[in-house]
Amino acid sequence: MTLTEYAIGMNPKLRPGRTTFLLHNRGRFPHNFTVIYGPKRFHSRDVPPGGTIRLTATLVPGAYMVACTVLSGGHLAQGMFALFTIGTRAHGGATWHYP
Ligand SMILES: [Cu+2]
Repeated sequence: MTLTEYAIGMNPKLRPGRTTFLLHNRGRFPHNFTVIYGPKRFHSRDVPPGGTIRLTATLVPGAYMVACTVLSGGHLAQGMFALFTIGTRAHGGATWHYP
């Protein structure tokens, strides 16, 4: 996936299981990749311009928000966030299913 000013380019539908995010910074400033899932959160180190960092996590079905959180949210305030989901939620219920 790509990090630029000020967007995160990624597939909005992912599969469950052990996942490695390959983070390419194609911008001019450092960016990071912070993932929020329910009350949980994990993140990459800052990726320098032109750099690539891997971030591995085990993902389960549900909805996730990702954001760049550098500069105390300065990039987030510019709209640098994205959403992705794993599976679907039937009729607004609490349970997510995959596929
Ligand atoms: Cu950023």
